[in-house]
Amino acid sequence: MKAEDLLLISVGGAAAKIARQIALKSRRDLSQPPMRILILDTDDAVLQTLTHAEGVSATIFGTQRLSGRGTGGDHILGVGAFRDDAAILMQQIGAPRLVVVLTCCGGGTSGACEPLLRALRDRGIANIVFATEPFAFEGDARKKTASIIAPILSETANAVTTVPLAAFMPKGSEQWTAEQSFDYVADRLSAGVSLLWTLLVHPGYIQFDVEHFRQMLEREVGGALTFAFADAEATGERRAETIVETLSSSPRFRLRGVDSLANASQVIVGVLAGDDLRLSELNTLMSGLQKVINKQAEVVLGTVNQAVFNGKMEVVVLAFTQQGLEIAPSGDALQPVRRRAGKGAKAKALTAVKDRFDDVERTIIDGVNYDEPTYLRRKIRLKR
Ligand SMILES: Nc1nc2c(ncn2[C@@H]2O[C@H](COP(=O)(O)OP(=O)(O)OP(=O)(O)O)[C@@H](O)[C@H]2O)c(=O)[nH]1
Ligand SMILES: [Mg+2]
Repeated sequence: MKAEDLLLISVGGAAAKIARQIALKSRRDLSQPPMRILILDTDDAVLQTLTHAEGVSATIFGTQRLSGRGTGGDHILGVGAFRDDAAILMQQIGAPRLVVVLTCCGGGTSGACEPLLRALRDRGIANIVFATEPFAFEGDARKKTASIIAPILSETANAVTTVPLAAFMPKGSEQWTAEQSFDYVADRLSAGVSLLWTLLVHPGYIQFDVEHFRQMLEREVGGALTFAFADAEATGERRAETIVETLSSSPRFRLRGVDSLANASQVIVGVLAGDDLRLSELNTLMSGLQKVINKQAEVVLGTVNQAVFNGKMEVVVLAFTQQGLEIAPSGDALQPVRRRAGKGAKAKALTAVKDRFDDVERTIIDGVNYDEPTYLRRKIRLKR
């Protein structure tokens, strides 16, 4: 794996701050190459506040249109700003194998994600998007902008998570200040992105690499994968058990009434630990998690062992579900989740997918026909 194979791109002011935090976190382990990070914003004042971090470059875009200011919450301006400078931005991005996009929806600059993701797709660059939705207290305008951008991300990305900021907050955080809350959110996003990164660049005992991940992202037909993620860390004798308990009960896997672990088609479990990690702990972790993960899901384990993490165990789980095919458990019967577009539209989308691939070569890998929708392959009954 070459360092230039992976790139993290942040879009907008809040994401810029989080990206910088991720850069610092990724440098805890100095034996790995610095994470290549490109911070994109239209607001010069935000970029000026970012102090230098290794591997990080910051680029302003849309200056002709916005004179170095924010969009004032207008996502259309965000789209236009990116398009104005698309050629130069894409040159800066280069040709990585995988791009992780980070954006906090609510402002207008995240509108730039649409042309960015389309340009990545046109160049065959695989991508995974981490996006947040605003707190309720931020008001209707931000909520509305986020509700416009979120579905666009789902249409244009290979994989996407859109997490309401409130869903990151732990019990007892009601009295926290906005700054404390934003810091906590940044930590959680940073944990998710950094551990995924570490797994991808670091050969551990059990390897999980960029090409493997690309295959997973690209082989699904019929829309982006959606994913949910959560992290946990623990120390001491029972650290594996503690992590299983924290992750299995995490509300982050139960967003919008969907149990993402029970409905997952693919799950990545990333373990970051010291040289003291015991096989029995991995066993406890995996058997504990498998109790709550869909039995038919493909589960990939990646471990990274570094002496600097001795005594500690950190685990991040990313649970992927093919979009539009999520099913929420309800007693014994499997019920389709109500999607925005409604029942009829979903059935139509499935037909469209089938037709779209009629004229192309079949994708058969290890005897599995990946042109067939997941719900058919996995014999999941959808109640229509
Ligand atoms: N985690 C975190 N989120 C923030 C912070 N500040 C704002 N947000 C969230 O990010 C959303 C988008 O805000 P910004 O990133 O500032 O907006 P922008 O994308 O730069 O867009 P414009 O400034 O309107 O052009 C807000 O609605 C908040 O939900 C922060 O410091 N940390
Ligand atoms: Mg801004």
